[in-house]
Amino acid sequence: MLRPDGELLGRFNFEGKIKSIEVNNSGHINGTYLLTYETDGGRTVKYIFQRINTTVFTRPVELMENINKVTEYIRRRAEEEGKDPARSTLSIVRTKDGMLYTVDADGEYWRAYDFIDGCTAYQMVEKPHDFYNAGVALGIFQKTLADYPSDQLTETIKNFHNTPVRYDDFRRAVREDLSGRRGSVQEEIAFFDARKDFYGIVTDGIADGRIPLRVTHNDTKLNNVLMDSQTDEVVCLIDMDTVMPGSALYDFGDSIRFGTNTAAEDEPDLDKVHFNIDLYREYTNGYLSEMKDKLTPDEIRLLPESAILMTLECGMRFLGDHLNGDVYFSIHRPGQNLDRARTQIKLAYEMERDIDKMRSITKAASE
Ligand code: ADP
Ligand code: GN1
Ligand code: MG
Repeated sequence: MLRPDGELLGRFNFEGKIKSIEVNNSGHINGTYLLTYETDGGRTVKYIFQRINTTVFTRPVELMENINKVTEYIRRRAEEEGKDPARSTLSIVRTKDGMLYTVDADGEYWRAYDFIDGCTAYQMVEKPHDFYNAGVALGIFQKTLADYPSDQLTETIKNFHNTPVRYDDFRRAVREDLSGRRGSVQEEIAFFDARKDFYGIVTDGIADGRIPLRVTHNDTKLNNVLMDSQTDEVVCLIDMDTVMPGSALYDFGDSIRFGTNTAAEDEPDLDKVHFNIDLYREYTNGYLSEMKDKLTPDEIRLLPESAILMTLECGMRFLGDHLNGDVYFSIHRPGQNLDRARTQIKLAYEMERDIDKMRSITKAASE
């Protein structure tokens, strides 16, 4: 991974002198570093420093403008409500010439945030009630942004959660088979093909006006939620790269996809991977405690299906990337994208099995 050098760091408004640079490998897309600085007075100040993956985010300038607008808006609302603005959302650290990012000699885009201290971004749910709180956090996020004019945001990745388009991309990956791996994943390919009539459930609703476009996060997995390490209270959602107009169902479904898994997203031993319906209940209760009066009946009805949809979509993206030769999601070992795809298949399968229970839970939570 490219390492930031002193000249690059020197372009930003950081306080004090650099003490250490640590790599954070938890995300699949950007390069993330934790910077520790020390001021003349001996105070430690930490920052998150990131190289924006411009293969994925081809419009980094608009992306940073989106993040700036949305975080400023959330911070203002937090101030009005007497909440701590520094913990209400990400705070961009600008460059010394007032920019939201800088471009290095190789054309790489870099940006910085204040590090929100004393928090954990969990890779898995440890205590069920934390997942309830994560649901509340998404509800508050969507509610706060409900009045934000979504036409002020650029759709930085077109069709990000357009599942039929994702399926077309997946079929292209199968056809092209750039990695020569197709023969070994026939069963997995068949799993996604068998469900192709399902993929339009949200996009069809958006097209005919039943499902509204809202300002959504679009990448709500649990490790994009900061929790206070002492109190377990949710602090805020981070990783705002994909904040765009979208459906509330994308955010809900993606949270369920990641958080209800009893194992890691890339667990190779599928016997450990299960859909935990009790965690579905926790999240749904938390989310709907904030959003039940805001969502339309169609949105509420589709919440269980959205979990299956987002799981299938992510699964086919992982399998497509495995077939393309691992060009999109970072991998740290061979076969990791295939393992990721298989966990999603197992989860989707178990969600389908449990769909009636998910519907009853959702109905009860919405009354
Ligand atoms: P990616 O897009 O690659 O997932 P993220 O923006 O989610 O990158 O950052 C990766 C990890 O870095 C997060 O899961 C979290 O642990 C940590 N992190 C990112 N931003 C902050 C922040 N402002 N304060 C504290 N931790 C952060
Ligand atoms: C990526 O950036 P990160 O790791 O938070 C991906 C999401 C996937 C997720 C799967 C921009 O998220 O869409 O759901 O991996 N982000 C992008 O873990 O493609
Ligand atoms: Mg992330």
